[in-house]
Amino acid sequence: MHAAHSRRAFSRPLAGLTVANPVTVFALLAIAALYSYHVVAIFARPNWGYLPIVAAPLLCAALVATGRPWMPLLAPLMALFVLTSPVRADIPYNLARPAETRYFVYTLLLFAALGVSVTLGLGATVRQRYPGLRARALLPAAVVAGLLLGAVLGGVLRATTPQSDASAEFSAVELAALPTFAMDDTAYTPSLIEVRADQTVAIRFANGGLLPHAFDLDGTAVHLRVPSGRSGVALFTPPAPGTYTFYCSVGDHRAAGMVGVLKVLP
Ligand SMILES: [Cu+2]
Repeated sequence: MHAAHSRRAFSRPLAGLTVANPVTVFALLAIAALYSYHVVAIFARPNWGYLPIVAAPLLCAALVATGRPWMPLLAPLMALFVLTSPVRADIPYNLARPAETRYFVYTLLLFAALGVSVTLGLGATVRQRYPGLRARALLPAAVVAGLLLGAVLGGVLRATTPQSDASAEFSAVELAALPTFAMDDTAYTPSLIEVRADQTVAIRFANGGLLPHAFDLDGTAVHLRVPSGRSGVALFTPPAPGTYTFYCSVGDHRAAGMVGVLKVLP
């Protein structure tokens, strides 16, 4: 009696290890691998800001792999964490540039992994509650639903994040000739832009920091987001003569002093 009880207690976590769990673990490992790739290939230098976003999916994968009840819910929570962290600022930028294949494919794979983490994590949790479900038969449907969800999430993020980069309207030579402002963690250099009211403004912003940054100018349609190590072009007609504040809308950068002044001369 006592032996049977301890055997049941011992095997209980493993009994919760359904066929959906290994796929959920795989999706979480894929998120960690993609962000590791991002750090190595894009930053090519240590970026500790990405440590939680690499470590968290690894930890979640380990916990889901234990097969303990409710642990698969960590997978959709992980996806939520990624989608609400400041690094999401890179996503619309990359999705808008299919020609930059490396970043574009990386972002597509990231959304595939995020979507599958959500549906499989939820699916594994339901399966743990209702062991009678035929998980093996439902697995392909859950994976396909995850890929679709990833596509929808990517589309929604792309559509709801304003991005007004005009780089595509300039040749490489023209881009190099544009006035270039530096974005760092967390300031613009220079932080004063002087323009004439009757002239269209084209400014290139080069992000040399480790964080994503933005150039936002209220009252205009200018909302430029620039990932670390990349650049973008703000192209706009100046507002009426006067003095305006521009700022970075990523995270708390504006409060941290990432602001500048736009002077529009008559
Ligand atoms: Cu910023």
